Amino acid sequence: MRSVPARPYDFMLQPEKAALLIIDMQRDFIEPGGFGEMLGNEVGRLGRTIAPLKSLLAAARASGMLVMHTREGHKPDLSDLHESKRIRGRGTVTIGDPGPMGRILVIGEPGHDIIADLYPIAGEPVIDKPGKGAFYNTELADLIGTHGITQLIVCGVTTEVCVHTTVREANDRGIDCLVLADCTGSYFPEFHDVALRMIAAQGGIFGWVGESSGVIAALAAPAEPAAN
Ligand code: C5J
Repeated sequence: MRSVPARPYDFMLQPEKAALLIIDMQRDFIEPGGFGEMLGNEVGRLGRTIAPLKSLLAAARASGMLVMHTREGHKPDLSDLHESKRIRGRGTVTIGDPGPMGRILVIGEPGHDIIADLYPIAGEPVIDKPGKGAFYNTELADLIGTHGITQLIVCGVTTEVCVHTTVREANDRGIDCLVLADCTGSYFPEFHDVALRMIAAQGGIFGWVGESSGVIAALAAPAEPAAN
């Protein structure tokens, strides 16, 4: 048990029961010249998460913690894409169409892949998710059960969409989530701030909010005895 400074109160990290879950750090969302930028978003607002995430990922790997990555996307035949999601944006381009880095949000296309700085290594599960939440229509619940995970350190993009949906799904499954402010990001800074406030409000209604430095320090610190 190691305490991590967090809102609304310190998070008691149990590294052997915790996993790092990195949500959708995909080229099309993050990189200049990708689909996110093509839609007019300021992708630099997500890029600030990369450096702290790199340090956190290195610390998690060094500690032996389970690391899992997700990617939002669909099968090439789009059989897992609801029509409502496909047409929702009423844009000139949508999921499955050619984009700047291949077919948009299609598995196997360059833009769908995870950025090089955070690329998964052998043994780290990569969960392809067709929805916003990482539990919907994926193997995540099974993985968590198999590994005996009861805590998730949640990072990635975007704070108010896929990160928030996943945290809510995890919360309803009895899993404690620590969301890291410096390792999550949104194209809309005000949404990021409010999304994090929503998580920690009302005594931590969806979980805790901390910083990567707190987790890195806790992973390096000796374990504290559990309170009786
Ligand atoms: C994610 C999105 N990953 N904003 N997707 O949040 O559509």
